[in-house]
Amino acid sequence: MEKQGVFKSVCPLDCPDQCGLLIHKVDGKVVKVDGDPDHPVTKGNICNKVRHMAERLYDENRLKYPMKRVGPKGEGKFERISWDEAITTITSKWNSIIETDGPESILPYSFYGNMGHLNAEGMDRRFFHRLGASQLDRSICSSAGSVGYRYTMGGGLGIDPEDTIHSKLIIFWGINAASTNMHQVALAQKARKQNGAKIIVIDVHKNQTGRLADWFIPILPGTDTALALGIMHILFAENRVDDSFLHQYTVGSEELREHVLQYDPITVSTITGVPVEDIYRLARMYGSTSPSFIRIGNGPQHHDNGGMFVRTVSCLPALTGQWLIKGGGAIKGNSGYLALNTTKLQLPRLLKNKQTRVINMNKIGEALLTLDPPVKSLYVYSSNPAVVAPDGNKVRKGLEREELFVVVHDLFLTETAKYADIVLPATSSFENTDVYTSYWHHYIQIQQPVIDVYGESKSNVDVFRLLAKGMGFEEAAFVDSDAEMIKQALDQPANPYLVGINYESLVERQFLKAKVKPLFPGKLRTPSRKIELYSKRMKANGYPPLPTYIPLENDGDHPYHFIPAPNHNFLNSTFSNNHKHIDLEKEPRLHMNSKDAEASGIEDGDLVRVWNQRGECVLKAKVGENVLPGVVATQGLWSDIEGTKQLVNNLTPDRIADMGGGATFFSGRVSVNKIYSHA
Ligand SMILES: Nc1nc2c(c(=O)[nH]1)N[C@H]1C(S)=C(S)[C@@H](COP(=O)(O)OP(=O)(O)OC[C@H]3O[C@@H](n4cnc5c(=O)[nH]c(N)nc54)[C@H](O)[C@@H]3O)O[C@H]1N2
Ligand SMILES: Nc1nc2c(c(=O)[nH]1)N[C@H]1C(S)=C(S)[C@@H](COP(=O)(O)OP(=O)(O)OC[C@H]3O[C@@H](n4cnc5c(=O)[nH]c(N)nc54)[C@H](O)[C@@H]3O)O[C@H]1N2
Ligand code: SF4
Ligand SMILES: [Mo]
Repeated sequence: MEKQGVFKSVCPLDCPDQCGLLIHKVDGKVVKVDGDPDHPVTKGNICNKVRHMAERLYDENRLKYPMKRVGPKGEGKFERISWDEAITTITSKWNSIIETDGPESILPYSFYGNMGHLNAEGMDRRFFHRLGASQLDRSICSSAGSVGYRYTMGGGLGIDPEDTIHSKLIIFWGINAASTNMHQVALAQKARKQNGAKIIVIDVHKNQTGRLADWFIPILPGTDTALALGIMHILFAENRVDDSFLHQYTVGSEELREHVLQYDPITVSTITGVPVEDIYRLARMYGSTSPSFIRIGNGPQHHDNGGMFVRTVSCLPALTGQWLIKGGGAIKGNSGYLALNTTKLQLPRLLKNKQTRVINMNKIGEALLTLDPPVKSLYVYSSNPAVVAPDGNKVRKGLEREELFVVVHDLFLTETAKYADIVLPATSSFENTDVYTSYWHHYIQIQQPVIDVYGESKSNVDVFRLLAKGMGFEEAAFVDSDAEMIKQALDQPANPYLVGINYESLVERQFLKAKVKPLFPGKLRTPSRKIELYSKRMKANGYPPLPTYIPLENDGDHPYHFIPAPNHNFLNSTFSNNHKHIDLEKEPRLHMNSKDAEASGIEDGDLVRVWNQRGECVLKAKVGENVLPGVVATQGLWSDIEGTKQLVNNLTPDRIADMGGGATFFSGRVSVNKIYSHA
């Protein structure tokens, strides 16, 4: 490998933008990470997090070799061992567990710490299928909303974000795009400059995205469905709907017209906290501006009623016929366009027992504590459940179980890794070969190693190859090369958008755009092949067939609704253990309305205890008008550093959302007390 130069790469993080990168190397080491100006969407601009990626790659705390635990679980005392010892320890333990309890007592736990398909959902899936381990339902992120969107639109298909420069009205609905989808903000700002587009942000927290809006609409948590229904009420009542689009491309518009009569602006205002005149103004702007675009965020779907919210809001563009207009429509997620061949990549046929149990990752704490037959071994990779999973105290109590054999594969000794019996060091994505698909733009990219492997670390793919060998698995699938796996994943005749994209062309070009056509005129993958304003399938599955507002569950008698969202300089818990990023972010704060603060004697800068029936944490109050009375919001999945009490997920419910087994991070309630004054 060349020691010097500038190399094309791709950002591996779980972020819709999936930027093209340029890695600058001197003496074999990364000295700078830049955006790739040739990338058609991300155009050389990248976020601050990844600009400082080199500091993470060479952080003094990065894991260099395998280790075994020598102190109590959670304390973090480990001793170096060899890879041979690590693999032998794991496989012999698993063999004995399988003999006494069966393979289902082993549970993999992973998410998308690295979005590369081979490492995130390739060789690992093959391995655990063959092993017959319990299956993990990976529902922590967007599954409620994905299911809701699918009921209406038939799949993860929206408009091409590159078209949104034509939009004249852009609604960021429950998305902190300035931090979480910065290139959509860049496109919106371009539209504002070129076409005088107006940017509306609907959120429970006036954060960096709300601050750049032409109009920020604060809303009470979990009530967005009612607002969308109120908009529909006005659109129908004032005859601002596109009857010809409704007739040709939707089912159920007449039922919907009748149904939304009950969501009059006064009723909706009472539910949402949005003033009646603002509901009219919003509906009239939406009904009279074209093209209009809604970027549907992840926030409002992390609620008890999150699936129904996405199902409902995704009906709006149909009412005004926006899908036929360039720059009109919506994006919830676009992963449907770049769907790879998962059958070939993951080989589900290797799983012999089709009745193998499935465990929802949002219930990991409860699963570890109560499942019968019990989970005897947990293998964690590309995720940090002790920090990111709901009801964190339960999760850590589960991880503490003495007879639970835990393996964690990561780049750092995360909060989760502290509970491991065996810790394995992971390569960064820049040391691997992999293929990446964005869930927002339409490009597919390849990653080839641009730096040498760090210490003794190994990629997920390589570790699963070793584990397969250690378990005596003889299938050829476990010795497939990275290139072979990419070819298998790309071999997907069922996906017409991938035509012409293959391994060789990716190696030559680095990124290629899927051959995506507008959704309309066209047929969807819903049962009726149309947009389902009325869904028979939902009815059959026990949901109201028409969009319906269902209030949040009762989460106990606490005065505040608690919104613990992501922050600007971390990516979920990634970077929460890197000094540079901690310095940039400074400290976790609790945003509180000044009326609430005054009533409880809290001043800006005071340390406060935030607590409920599940746990507590300690944060610094930020008093002002960024949230409505009755709401408190904090940002970032902080790790507990030297005794700080910053794990916000100690407070979040592990209830399951209405659809897709989704998480309900934002549906919890808390009490807040002053600990001591800042002065
Ligand atoms: N900088 C940064 N970027 C990231 C991430 C990160 O951690 N940091 N995480 C990545 C991942 S995995 C994901 S899934 C995406 C998520 O990115 P987004 O789609 O932006 O989702 P969230 O950040 O979860 O929440 C978005 C907004 O929803 C608001 N919200 C919460 N409840 C409600 C509600 O009931 N109604 C309304 N209208 N708003 C509500 C929150 O205040 C927040 O501003 O970002 C990705 N990008
Ligand atoms: N309170 C609250 N909780 C949330 C959310 C929220 O908004 N609020 N958001 C939720 C959402 S949307 C998501 S997606 C989840 C995300 O939760 P996670 O998927 O757990 O995401 P990260 O915290 O980024 O942890 C990823 C870990 O993978 C490691 N890693 C990176 N690359 C590799 C690799 O190649 N191999 C291995 N073995 N490890 C690797 C990183 O070092 C890091 O420790 O969090 C959820 N939790
Ligand atoms: S985290 Fe997102 S915005 Fe930042 S470099 Fe990666 S893809 Fe781009
Ligand atoms: Mo996510």
